[in-house]
Amino acid sequence: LASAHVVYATITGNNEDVADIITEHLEDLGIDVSETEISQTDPSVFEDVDICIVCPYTYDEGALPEEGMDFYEDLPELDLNGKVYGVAGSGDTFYEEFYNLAVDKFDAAFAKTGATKGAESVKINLEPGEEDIANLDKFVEAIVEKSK
Ligand code: FMN
Repeated sequence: LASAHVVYATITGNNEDVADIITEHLEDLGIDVSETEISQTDPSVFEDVDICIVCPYTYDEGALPEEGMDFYEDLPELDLNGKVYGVAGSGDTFYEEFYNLAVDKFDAAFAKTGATKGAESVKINLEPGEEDIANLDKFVEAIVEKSK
């Protein structure tokens, strides 16, 4: 049985919703999955699973979640060779060139771990709608396929 861990950062709940959608779809596909909030999580949890996913919000013109800085700084130090990763996040298109930049920053941090990128990152504007849910489901399916 393949396993996954999903980590989210949230202030107003949108990225917890994104993480919940991903977690549910992983469960539907028969993956053994756990989900935690970033400030309560050490990135070494990813060493014990096959699939590693982060769902961050972006703040203050492209900034990472403040409560996730320790996690973000420790992540690229890990050796996640042989594992598959994905990043999906909710931001706000109002911030234009800073839109969902935390998603790109986590993608770059994961790339340093040696893990394989399982799907293109998903960027969501505010609450996930129907189209976003469909995109997240495809994202999850691509990641699971890559992990086989
Ligand atoms: N979204 C972005 O995409 N880029 C930003 O630079 C950005 N800066 C923000 C700054 C402030 C002060 C606030 C309140 C929001 C900002 N946002 C930005 C929007 C949030 O990322 C967006 O509302 C997101 O859905 C919040 O996720 P959460 O509900 O999980 O907390």
